[in-house]
Amino acid sequence: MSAVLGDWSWVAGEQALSLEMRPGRFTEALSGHWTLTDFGHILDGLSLRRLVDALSGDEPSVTCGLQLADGRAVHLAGTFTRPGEARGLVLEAGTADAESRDPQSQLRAAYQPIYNLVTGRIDGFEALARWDGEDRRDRAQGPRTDDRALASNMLLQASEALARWQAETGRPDLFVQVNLTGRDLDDATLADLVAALVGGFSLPPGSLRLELTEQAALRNARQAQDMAVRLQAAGAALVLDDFGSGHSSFLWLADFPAGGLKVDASLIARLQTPRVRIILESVTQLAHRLDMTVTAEGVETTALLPELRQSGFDFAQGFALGRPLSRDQTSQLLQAPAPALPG
Ligand code: G
Ligand code: MN
Repeated sequence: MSAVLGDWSWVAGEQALSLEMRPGRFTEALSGHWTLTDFGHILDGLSLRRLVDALSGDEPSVTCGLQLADGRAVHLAGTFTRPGEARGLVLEAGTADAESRDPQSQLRAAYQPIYNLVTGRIDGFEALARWDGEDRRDRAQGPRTDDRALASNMLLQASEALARWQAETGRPDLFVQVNLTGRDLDDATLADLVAALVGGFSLPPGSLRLELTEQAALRNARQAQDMAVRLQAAGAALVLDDFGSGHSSFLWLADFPAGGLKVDASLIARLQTPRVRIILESVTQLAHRLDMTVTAEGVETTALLPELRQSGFDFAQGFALGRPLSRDQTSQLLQAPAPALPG
């Protein structure tokens, strides 16, 4: 999973690019303090052009695939922490490199808005995996999907997008939620990647959130719990996904140190039946007593919004409120004057 090869920083005033590489294949070639001209000597020509563009500072985030003169490739991803100063991660090429031939390069994260039901504002997004504009769930899972690379790719894209939106809007409270599978939790390097992304993109702790289903965590409960603690230490927050469907045992709530709960769409669709209403009112109370926020998933009609508020929900997400959008469309949505919650 972990594609982190090292860290980089850039100071425009001094034209200084510093790379601190972890021990590995690229350590010798890349480590050190470089002028752009010197660094250009170890790159192919087009890569230097791309790097200069990426560091020119028009964009708050930096993401750039670099081909070395010896044929190898890496990816720089990061963000401007102030005008003229940027830092970030050196990653394995292909993790998010649109120009690479990696099948993952077809993968584009789409971001579905999550509305705060009290303020009516968008506070965050769920990152959803799309291939060529399709929703992953709409297509059969074929050999094209490498789940191991999927989570790190989604985490990278979502972190980069979040850093950009936070910078563009001046709202460090914006968050993004990325789905993890049970297999992702088996991967010991996941926490390392999360720490590197939170640090590399200067994300406020807890603004990168990981959605987990109980089913995923149940594969190996003990290990999943250890991983959850490590992910939180790495600066991520955890959200329990699809709550209310499947087993959803109270042990899951008791044992998992999550900051949020997402109530499954199948229950939300039945909010207007009295028994479901009582159940959901109790779930939000329970969650709040456990210091968790509660999100209603799959909200397909704005007619539900008043009742969601009355039932204690904090957030709502669904087609009635917003379809998944690209990173740039999301930037526009956030910059549009006061995108108001319908209903
Ligand atoms: O389980 P999870 O929360 O990760 O599910 C997210 C999925 O739900 C995505 O595939 C997304 O496209 C889909 N989705 C989002 N909003 C709605 C909605 O209002 N209705 C339906 N049916 N699906 C939705
Ligand atoms: Mn989810």
